[in-house]
This record gives sequence, C-alpha cells and structure tokens, in this order.
Amino acid sequence: MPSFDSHHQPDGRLLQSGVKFTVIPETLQSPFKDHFPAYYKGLVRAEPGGFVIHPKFVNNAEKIYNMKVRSDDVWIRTFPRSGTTWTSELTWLIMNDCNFEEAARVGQPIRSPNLDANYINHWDKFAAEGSFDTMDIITIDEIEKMPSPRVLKCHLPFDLLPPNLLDTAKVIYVARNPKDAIVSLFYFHKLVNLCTFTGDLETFVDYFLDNKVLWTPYFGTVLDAWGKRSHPNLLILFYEDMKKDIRAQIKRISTFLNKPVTPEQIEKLVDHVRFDKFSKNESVNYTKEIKAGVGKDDPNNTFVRKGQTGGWKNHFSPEVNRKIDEWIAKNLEGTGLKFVTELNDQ
Ligand code: PPS
Repeated sequence: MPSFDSHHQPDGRLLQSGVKFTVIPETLQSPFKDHFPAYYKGLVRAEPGGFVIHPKFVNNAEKIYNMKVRSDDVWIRTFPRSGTTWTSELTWLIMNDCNFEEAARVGQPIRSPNLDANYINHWDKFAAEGSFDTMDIITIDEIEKMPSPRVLKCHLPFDLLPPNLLDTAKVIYVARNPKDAIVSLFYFHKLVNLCTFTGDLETFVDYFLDNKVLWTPYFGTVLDAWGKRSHPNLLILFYEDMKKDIRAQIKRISTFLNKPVTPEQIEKLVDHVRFDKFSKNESVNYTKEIKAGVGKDDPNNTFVRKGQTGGWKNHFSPEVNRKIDEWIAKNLEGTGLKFVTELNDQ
C-alpha cells in the first residue's frame, strides 16, 4: 500500500525548478472554508504561474517534476472537464492497435493513469475503511514502472511537469470552452468528495474567476499550450471539434501519433466513445470509484454527465454570463484563440 504523509507541510515549499508553493490565506478562512469544507488545510498556489492545487500535491511535486519521460509516451493535458477521459480512451486505443477487449478488461484509471490521482483520492481515509483495495489508484512510482507505450494524463501546467516533456514525448492538449468547463467543474465539485462545494453556481463562478478553485487559473494552462501550438510534439484538440466531427479528430490523433487506423477501426472507435455508450462504460465512467467513496452516488450527477456543448445557457443568468464574457474577452485579447460556445448539430 502506498504511504501517505498526513503531516505534509506545503507552505513555503520550494521545488528544484524554483516553483514555490504557498497556502492561499483566504482558503483557510470563512466564507471559503464553509463553501469548500473538504479543503481543511486550504489550497496552495504555485508561483510563478499562479496554479492552484491541493496541498497533498506538494508531496509529489518533486517526484512528478523528475519523472523520466519516454520518447514513446503520450501525455494528455487538459483543464479539468474538457474531454480528458474521452481523449485518453481514443488515444489509448489508437496506441494499442484498437484492443477493445483490453480496454474493457482494464479500467482507464489503470491503463491511462492520471498523475493527479495521487492527491484526488483520500488514500488515508480509504485505507482506514479497508476499501483501498477496491480502488484503481496508481502511484507515480508505479507509473514509472509501466510498460511502454504509456498514455498518461494530468491537469498540471508545463512548469510542474518534467522540463524535457515536450521535446521528448508527444503531448495532446484538449481545450473546452470555459463556459461549459465551468458548469461541468461545478457539477464535479458536487460529485467528488475531494472538492465538495456547498454553494450555488453563481458563487462558484466568482471563486473560479478569482482563481480560487482547484486547477485554476483556467487561462494559465490553456494559453500556455496555445502559445506552443506550433511545436511538432504538441497537438491541440478542442472538445467542440470532437463533438462536431469525431472522425476528423480521430484521424488527427492517429496522424499525430504515427499510428494508422483503418476505416473500419475508425467506425469502431466512433461507436466506442458514443456518449450514451461511453457514459455506461464502467471502464471509464468511475462508477466503481464513486461507489467506493470517492463521490456521491447520484444518478443525476455522474462523472460522464451530459456531454453537450452550450449547456451553460441553461445555467448562467444574463449577469453571470456577461461577467464571464468580459473575463474571456480580456484573457483572449491578442492571442488569436477563439472558443466555440454553441453548436447546432451535436
Ligand atoms: S476530468 O474530471 O477532468 O477527467 O473530466 P474530463 O474527462 O476532462 O471531462 C468530463 C466532461 O467530458 C464529457 N464527456 C464526453 N462528452 C462527449 N462525448 C464523450 N464520449 C464524453 N466523455 C466524457 C463529460 O460528460 C463531462 O462533461 P459534462 O459537460 O459535465 O457532461
């Protein structure tokens, strides 16, 4: 069983890279601690960069920064709720000659582990309850020993990852328009016990725009990846493009990875990730983990939830929407990046 350091002291911890982690003072006070009761030690900010992360991450930060990147690795990076699971599944299958049997037999958290899982899951709690063995948790040490080719994923910015990552391995960054990502992340906070948000969506939006939500700032990682878009080892995908034409995006992934897929395999991949089917696929939908205590077992709020573009329109008041529009416009100014926030055919 992996050891868990419950006496971690993240405050003021300095990485070899020069990144420093400091507890955000407001996250230890009301109203934040009432809205996010699970963060009993607050949230931590990494500087430079401003990335907001769970204090438990700090225990693993150096280990992740020093991971040995392999030239046949594929690293999937996203802002959370942007299509990580969907893209990981396609990528893993393309890298593994469309071995659908293996994809069904072995859960995605094992086949394509999330580096963030080391702090997402309350290991100490599960170990105490004896439910640890039911969980598909994979440690950084285990990831280091995985056979090649590895398909890894995370929500971390480049400066918390091995510095040679992009020059050594293939990286896929998946972006989703921030309005749908915010709504999806709000529901994730209602689902997953690590996060637990007690307030309403409007309050969540305020924390989000103020960069006080786990994994924010949204534009930090998105614009960092966008700025590197001409790097030959980086492929940027958009959730909305995947919704519009998944076949075209499968072909892009396959070309980028130098892993050809036949027209028949493409059709099988399309069918495999069809939303209604994917949401019921226990190898990817985290129902096992949620039932084991990672989240709340709620048929109306599942990990693979709605899978739509434009769902934000049913959630934001005109005033909240205006605030988000201004925030988007300010952050995208001069970047050349534009988001699709609505789709007719999906
Ligand atoms: S996480 O928690 O960061 O790993 O989440 P992530 O996988 O990045 O994103 C979850 C959202 O992606 C939707 N999803 C899909 N949409 C369309 N087709 C497929 N196959 C698919 N699989 C996952 C999922 O429903 C989440 O979005 P919302 O808007 O909440 O439904």
